Amino acid sequence: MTATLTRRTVRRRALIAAFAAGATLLTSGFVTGPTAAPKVAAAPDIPLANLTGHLNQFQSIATANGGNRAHGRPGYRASLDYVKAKLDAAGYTTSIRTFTSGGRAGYNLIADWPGGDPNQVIMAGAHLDSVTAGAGINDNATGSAAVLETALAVSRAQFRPTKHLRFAWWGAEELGLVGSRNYVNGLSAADRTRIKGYLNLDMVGSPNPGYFVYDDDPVIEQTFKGYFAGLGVPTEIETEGDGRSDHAPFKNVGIPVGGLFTGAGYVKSAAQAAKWGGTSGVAFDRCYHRACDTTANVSTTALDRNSDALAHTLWTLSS
Ligand code: DTR
Ligand code: CA
Ligand code: ZN
Ligand code: ZN
Repeated sequence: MTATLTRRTVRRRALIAAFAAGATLLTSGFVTGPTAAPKVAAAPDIPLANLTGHLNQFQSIATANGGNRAHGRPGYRASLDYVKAKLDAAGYTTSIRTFTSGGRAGYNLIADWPGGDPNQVIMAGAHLDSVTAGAGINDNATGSAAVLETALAVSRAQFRPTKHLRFAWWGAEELGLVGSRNYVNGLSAADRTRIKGYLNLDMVGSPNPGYFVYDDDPVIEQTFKGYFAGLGVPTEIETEGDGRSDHAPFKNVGIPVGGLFTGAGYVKSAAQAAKWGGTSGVAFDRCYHRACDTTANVSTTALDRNSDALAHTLWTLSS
């Protein structure tokens, strides 16, 4: 029987694990200060009901717009308008950045939470577009919903971190990281230096989930891993395709990055099924890039855990 861990216990264990990783605080791209110990940060729970509500909205948008939310199609802009409306109502400063890809207009949505040190920016992002084959609920409405709900939790808590918080939803990731590349290429050298970390969520609710953490910046990696350690959930290094999502353009210009992933077309091994449950010999997401990537193609447990891990890591790194 799995003991139900209280959030206080999970948080305490996560911070102990992160503190135990303190040695990396001084040796990574993400430095909180020469002798700074990680400050205690208490992120709120990200409500699963809110997350599934966003997934249902994205599913409805796809259904009403030709069955997808792909770049250059009406379903993508409708998805962006949905996210933007929630953020505007929550007090964010939002901007839509337009670009062109494949002869069609594409859009990134950037949302800044007012306050914090503008010279120390922590970003979290997810691509909002789907492939043309389907609604793209695991890939990547799950990541989009996790980032959206974490931003809304910041507003509900009226969180006032030391660092400045910025959230992003990228267009045209499926065409080759086009939106995130466009954003990073548009940054001045000074603006790039101001971004102290970028957290990426792309596919975080796979139906046969693994729990993978990007092995890029060690402090970001350890902070994510500390949260899962607090849950008693083992993690692995993400290996299904380094550089295959929107963190890559940030990493390529030297910005510390990290992220979470629950797996795509690779097959879950017997050893992985033994530690995570699920089905060995079957892909983490059998509907990857297919029409069956609908709201029926999501592990809500994985989505909830990864969303809570994002909130914990954002609170910790920005405090
Ligand atoms: N390229 C992503 C799916 C994907 C494949 N490998 C990874 C590794 C880390 C994050 C995402 C991915 C997509 O199809 O959107
Ligand atoms: Ca939660
Ligand atoms: Zn994809
Ligand atoms: Zn994706």
